[in-house]
Amino acid sequence: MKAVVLAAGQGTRMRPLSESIPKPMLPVADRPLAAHTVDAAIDAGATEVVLVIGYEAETVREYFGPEYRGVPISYAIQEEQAGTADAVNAARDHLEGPFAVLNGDNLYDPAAIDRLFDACPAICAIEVADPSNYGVLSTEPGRDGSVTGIVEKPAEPPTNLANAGAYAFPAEAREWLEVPESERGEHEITDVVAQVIDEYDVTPVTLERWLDVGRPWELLEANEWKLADLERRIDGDVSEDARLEGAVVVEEGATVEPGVVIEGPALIREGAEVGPNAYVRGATLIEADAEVGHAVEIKNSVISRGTSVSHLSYVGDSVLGRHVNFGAGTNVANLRHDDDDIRFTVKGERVSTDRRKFGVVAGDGVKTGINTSLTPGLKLTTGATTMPGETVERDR
Ligand code: TTP
Repeated sequence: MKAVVLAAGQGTRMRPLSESIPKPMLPVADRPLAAHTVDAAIDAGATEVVLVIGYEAETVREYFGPEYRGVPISYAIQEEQAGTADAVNAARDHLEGPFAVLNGDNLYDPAAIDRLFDACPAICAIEVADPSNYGVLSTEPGRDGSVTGIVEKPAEPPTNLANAGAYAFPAEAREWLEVPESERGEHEITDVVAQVIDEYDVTPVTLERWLDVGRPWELLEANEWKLADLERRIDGDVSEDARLEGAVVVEEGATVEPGVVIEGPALIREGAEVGPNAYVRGATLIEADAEVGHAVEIKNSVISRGTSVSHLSYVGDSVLGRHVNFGAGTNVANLRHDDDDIRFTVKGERVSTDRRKFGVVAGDGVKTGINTSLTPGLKLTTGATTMPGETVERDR
């Protein structure tokens, strides 16, 4: 079966991280977010993957190329992000036979994609405690009843099965991709699903685990998930005076200097330098060519390519973009005194992250002056700077 992977979105809720890198290409453990989806499709037996690209399309194309893991990759351009059905419709000329559609910004448990392909026509669902914020499936009575409909954000959810954005469609669905605009002004795939449900028995395939990566803290959660799957491997240059505990991966070309303690899961990528005397813990990703220097503690964070946190700093539960430079003594607060959940601004609105601990999100090229203090849930936009000794309490 061919798999269509949607990767054309602008990722507006992921800003500033998605300003230079399209969201599907943001790092999750050892590969971009969308590569986890493409891998799941290939592991499930996809014969070809059609990537729908648009925003920052070349970055996606460069990574996957014409063939990836021995499977042909083709590309469909979606000129304008007019909705998920419109995105699949952009791939229409590539389709024949039954086909799967997966979101390039969702993490699925890979075994479930296998089951999805086998059960075609089928739709992935996840059991959630409060379904009222999701598209919710209604099903025929009985444990394995087929899907009878999807309702968006219902006040009275018919089941607790949330739509997990992964579908296996019969060949005929290719003719049903042109759906009218929804109330949101988008051409939505759920309207295609509605037609499939009318004509076919659609099996719900329940996922054990699923994550929709839309906002910066969900990128942290994605890394928490996928870093935990890593197996210990030390290929880099590690000092005898460093202590590496648990699932730590140090790639070839990375350096870990004396006095460093790393508690896994952690991934130190090629060309990164850690230490001397640094402490890395939690699920932490230190990307290629990043530098974590003397007396720096990094906890549960993503430190992107080429970023330096060189002296006397604490960074917890944070995402630092590319080529960020934290001046000596820059410290991140990741916990409120009142223990309340940390809030973060998404598209101009303050929303709860549902996390007690969350630090900062710094866009590419942010530079902080020495002894900068950064408060929880802070967003520093691409290229923002701070003065020496500043306490930053408002996004900039
Ligand atoms: P969304 O998460 O709804 O959109 P987005 O990724 O652009 O993010 P944001 O809302 O923060 O701006 O999209 C779900 C998936 O579908 C995602 O993988 C992107 C993809 N998509 C397209 O490929 N084309 C589209 O027109 C839309 C709306 C989404």
